[in-house]
Amino acid sequence: MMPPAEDSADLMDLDTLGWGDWFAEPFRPHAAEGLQPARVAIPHNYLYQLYTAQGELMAEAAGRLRHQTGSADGMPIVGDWVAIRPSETERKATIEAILPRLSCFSRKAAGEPTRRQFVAANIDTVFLVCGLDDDFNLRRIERYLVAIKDSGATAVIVLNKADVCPDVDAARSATARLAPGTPIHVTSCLADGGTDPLEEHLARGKTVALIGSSGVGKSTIINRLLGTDRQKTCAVRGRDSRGRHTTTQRELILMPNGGLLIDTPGMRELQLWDSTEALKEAFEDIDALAPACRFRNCAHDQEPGCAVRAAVDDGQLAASRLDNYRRLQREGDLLRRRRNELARLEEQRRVKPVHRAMRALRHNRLTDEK
Ligand SMILES: Nc1nc2c(ncn2[C@@H]2O[C@H](COP(=O)(O)OP(=O)(O)OP(=O)(O)O)[C@@H](O)[C@H]2O)c(=O)[nH]1
Ligand SMILES: [Mg+2]
Ligand SMILES: [Zn+2]
Repeated sequence: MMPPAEDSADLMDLDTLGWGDWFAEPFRPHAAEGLQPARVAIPHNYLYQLYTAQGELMAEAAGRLRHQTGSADGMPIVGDWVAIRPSETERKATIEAILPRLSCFSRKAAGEPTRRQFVAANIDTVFLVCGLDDDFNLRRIERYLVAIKDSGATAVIVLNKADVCPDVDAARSATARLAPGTPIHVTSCLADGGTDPLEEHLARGKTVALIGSSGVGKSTIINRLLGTDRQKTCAVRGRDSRGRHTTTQRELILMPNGGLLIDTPGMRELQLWDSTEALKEAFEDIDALAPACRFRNCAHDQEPGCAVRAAVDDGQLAASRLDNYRRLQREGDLLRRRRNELARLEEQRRVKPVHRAMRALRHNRLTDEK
């Protein structure tokens, strides 16, 4: 048995950490082997800081796990539930397996068309944080919403820095047009009670990930919700309100009164991974119009009888929204083509040695017969 945590105030129960029925079933075989469940709080390069029912613990990934996956993408990420084998003698453990993820926010790795990067797992809600300063960008919000739909988590839009925005109502209604049905909160970390509206989404055992560009105030919001200056923050550039990439690691934070928050480093640019279905959901308005187009595979471009373009002409649909939809769709098509091409090359590489061996075999047989 693992030695107890030094501080008994460290004790955490699994439900508070976000455990639930979804994980219990796949964990059963691991339990039979004497493993224990734990949640990844901070993934470092080879070491993982974990939350367990016995408190915090450092762990290494089992070599087998590393070999099985062959790449960093198969390794535990923040928010993962893992099966650990605690050391008999020390307060450390080995991660033997990753449990299936209930939800996962991912994106295409920057500059690598065929690599999916997993950002955070088992999140109930994503706070998509945007700054109401010079960095405010509706097209970026649309893009994030597609990725959040794809993750399986629920989106909540947080328009932060209300104190520097001359027309909050205009920003709010422009945002609402992009995201019918998505809750939108306007917050300010400088005002008294300025982040109170977010508290309705926090609950014991529920995980909220804060995602958005650098400098929008993700870490500041976390500090406000915690009531302490736990997370490091830094002023944005004066010129364009861009952030300075202050947060450098993903981290799951357990709030004193229950509830879990994930701080993430600001993303330079969010590139979508697999977006076909998520794109439809995020652009419900366009998807609802499409069946009225004359052609079933209408790209809403130059095709005659296009109901979506007609809606733009009528002023029912913003032209910029259709533009962004088509841009994201093209991006997805391109990515899919590149992935298929890579898969084809991979298949060739795999098959070639077999062909060579068969040719050699045939050759030998011919020479044998002589
Ligand atoms: N005026 C104003 N400034 C804010 C507000 N919230 C955060 N800030 C400031 O914005 C700057 C960036 O905040 P951070 O919390 O570091 O931003 P972040 O999103 O965590 O950035 P990264 O860690 O780089 O991704 C800091 O100087 C904060 O004080 C707000 O509501 N109003
Ligand atoms: Mg930060
Ligand atoms: Zn059309």
